[in-house]
Amino acid sequence: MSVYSICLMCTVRCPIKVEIENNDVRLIEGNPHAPGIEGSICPKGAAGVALLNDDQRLKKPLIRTGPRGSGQWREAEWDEALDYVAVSLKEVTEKYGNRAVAMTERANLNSHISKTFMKAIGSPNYFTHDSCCKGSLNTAFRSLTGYADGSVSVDIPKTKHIILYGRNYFESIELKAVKQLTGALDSGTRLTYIDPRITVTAAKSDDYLMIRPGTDLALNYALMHVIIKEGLYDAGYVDRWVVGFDELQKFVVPYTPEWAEQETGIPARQIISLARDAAAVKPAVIFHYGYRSSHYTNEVYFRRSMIILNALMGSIEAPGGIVFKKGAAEVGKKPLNKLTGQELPRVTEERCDGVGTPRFPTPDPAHGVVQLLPRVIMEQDPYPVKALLVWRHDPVLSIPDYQYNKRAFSELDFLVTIDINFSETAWLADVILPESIYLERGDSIQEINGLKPSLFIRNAAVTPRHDTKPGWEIMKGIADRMGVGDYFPYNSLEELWAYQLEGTGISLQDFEAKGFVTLAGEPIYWNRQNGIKFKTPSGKIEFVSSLLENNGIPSFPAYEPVRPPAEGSFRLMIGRNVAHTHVSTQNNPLLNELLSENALWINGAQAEKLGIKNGGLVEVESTRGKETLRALVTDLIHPEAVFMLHGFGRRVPALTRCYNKGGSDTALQENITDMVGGSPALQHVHVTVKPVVE
Ligand SMILES: Nc1nc2c(c(=O)[nH]1)N[C@H]1C(S)=C(S)[C@@H](COP(=O)(O)OP(=O)(O)OC[C@H]3O[C@@H](n4cnc5c(=O)[nH]c(N)nc54)[C@H](O)[C@@H]3O)O[C@H]1N2
Ligand SMILES: Nc1nc2c(c(=O)[nH]1)N[C@H]1C(S)=C(S)[C@@H](COP(=O)(O)OP(=O)(O)OC[C@H]3O[C@@H](n4cnc5c(=O)[nH]c(N)nc54)[C@H](O)[C@@H]3O)O[C@H]1N2
Ligand code: SF4
Ligand SMILES: [Mo]
Repeated sequence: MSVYSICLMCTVRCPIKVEIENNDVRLIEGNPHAPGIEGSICPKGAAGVALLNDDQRLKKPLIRTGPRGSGQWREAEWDEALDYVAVSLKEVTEKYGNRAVAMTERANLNSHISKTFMKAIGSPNYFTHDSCCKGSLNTAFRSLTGYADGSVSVDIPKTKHIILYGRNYFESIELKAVKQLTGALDSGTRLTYIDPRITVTAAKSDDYLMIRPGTDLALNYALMHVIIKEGLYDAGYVDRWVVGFDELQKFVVPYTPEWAEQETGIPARQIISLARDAAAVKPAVIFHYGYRSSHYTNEVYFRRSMIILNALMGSIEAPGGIVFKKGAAEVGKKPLNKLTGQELPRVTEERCDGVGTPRFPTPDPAHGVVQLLPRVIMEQDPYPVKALLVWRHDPVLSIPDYQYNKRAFSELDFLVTIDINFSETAWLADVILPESIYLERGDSIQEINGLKPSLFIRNAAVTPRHDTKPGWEIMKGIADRMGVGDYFPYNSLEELWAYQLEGTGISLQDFEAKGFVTLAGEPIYWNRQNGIKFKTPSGKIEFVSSLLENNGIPSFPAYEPVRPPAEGSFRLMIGRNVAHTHVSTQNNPLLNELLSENALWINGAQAEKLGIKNGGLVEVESTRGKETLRALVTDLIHPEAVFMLHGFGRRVPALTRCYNKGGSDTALQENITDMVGGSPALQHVHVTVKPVVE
């Protein structure tokens, strides 16, 4: 028998088909009917079976019995655990007010439930992981188009030239995009890849530029300089859809390719030819705005520069360019109902991170800036936050500066996590509520907006192996006990689905044949003459941005280099790899076998100077900590930087397969934020490296 569902080994959520026999999973493959997937699965997706059978995952509610982080727990029944959570949260609200309870989660299909919960209990402090992933990109898009980055996508199949700045598609994958890009490359699409490190994506590119780390903004200003000086832009489009072109034109005059060559290390002639090559195929060209966009303190301006380059090419809302995602309403259909659509209590208090207030006006209040939370907790500034509910997120490890985070979270009166594993955050918690894994549960129906909007459904493939529950049920259990259960009008998954589908004209049966429902037959592009619905005050792309300028923030501040590493130190770059998801999979039995520890990439000449041997142990030190891992000596990395994969060097002893394997980037990073965009500058930190005598 097979069940259509949605993968959750990472957050990309590919449609899958699960083969089951006697309530056991035989095989997980991509949903063969899903456009762009056609049966494919990535290594992590296939390793879902190993997660299901992992004996080190959470199996029953746990209540802490020893000091935080001691690993002393007792098992509890659900009723006791949920009662304890509700009573403890109420204690905090009674003592410190509703705003003293915060919640953070990895944005997911059930986020409408979490947001409703926070409104129902009257706290403004709902956070997602978003700022740590792509907060500055979100702000950049809103500043230019009025839309968050989640409302845009790239039209890879139709593009003629795609330029990637460290968007390492072939290792940090989204399955559908990887397949689309592979297909496009096979049919002649040009790929330019820019990264201080030669990645798998670099190896597949037509042109690779080894840029000096942190200088992409200089490159982009020079590209704009050439494009404007040589008249390579789409004048009709710019005239129709852009405000602030004259200001840009004046601004980029000093940023010549020769100037950028000094800054970036990329020869001026290559910069000029990139500008010309891209313009030659406009508007079917993509200057890809990136995915993880939390690198440096000027991140928002770098992300804006990429979007501006697309606007100059006329490629925003062009086939083969950047396109706006279309939803059910675009095709005259009713979108799914969300719990947040109800009449909910209005929360008027300011957020504890200051987002949405004059203190921090530009990041997206829908997500908050979660990396500010540890300091808020520690310093009780602007007010005490004393309880934290964490769902499907590991903030201790996903916010820079591990030691500080641990200390801050230990200050909380009450910490509860809903997870499937012992995360570093769970390890400090008062209560751990174990969620059934995605193969054991259904979730809220997924609305996928895009050129062809559609709905996908996660069905349970097997029954839960242990005493776990789906998160939507856990949240309702807490809400009921806090007296706000009426905002959650469901008692079962079927009732939740019925609530979502009511009035849409779509029924559960419609999902049966293929696991999804398509809402549009043909891709929807808006009319480029008069139909692009920019949501800025001017209705156009605002190079000079009202979001920024109205808050006293310049749209075009003079270029300032990011702080270069001092002699003898390196910039610490980070990234992902095809075998693992962030901090989730390092202990997965199969994936751990595939890659059990990370290594420190270091340039050959630098390694020689320091007496570092390939495969030898090295100590990496920053202002925040020291980590020991093996060196990978290679000329595939710029001499100014070293690189490590995120998510290793784990400290939870219960995860025996990944415990203490490799080094932790989080423990080395400084918690510094791009105060316009909202992302942490994860690569601001500099490190020294020395060999360890073995
Ligand atoms: N230092 C540092 N910080 C980073 C990054 C970095 O490279 N370095 N990368 C940033 C980026 S791009 C992102 S997107 C974020 C990601 O940050 P996180 O969202 O924290 O990371 P994940 O590994 O996706 O998942 C976090 C937790 O979700 C749990 N989980 C997985 N599946 C389920 C489930 O079905 N139910 C429940 N309840 N829990 C589940 C996992 O066990 C894990 O503990 O981190 C950001 N922060
Ligand atoms: N396998 C796998 N795939 C994933 C994920 C996962 O955890 N595992 N997570 C998903 C998520 S949430 C995200 S956010 C995306 C992230 O996808 P990407 O945005 O592609 O991010 P990273 O893996 O962080 O890769 C960052 C690359 O940027 C390069 N880089 C570092 N500094 C600079 C610089 O100054 N300039 C330039 N041009 N490049 C630089 C690094 O060398 C690295 O190769 O991946 C998604 N896909
Ligand atoms: S990219 Fe891989 S792990 Fe992520 S959802 Fe798709 S199949 Fe699952
Ligand atoms: Mo991310």
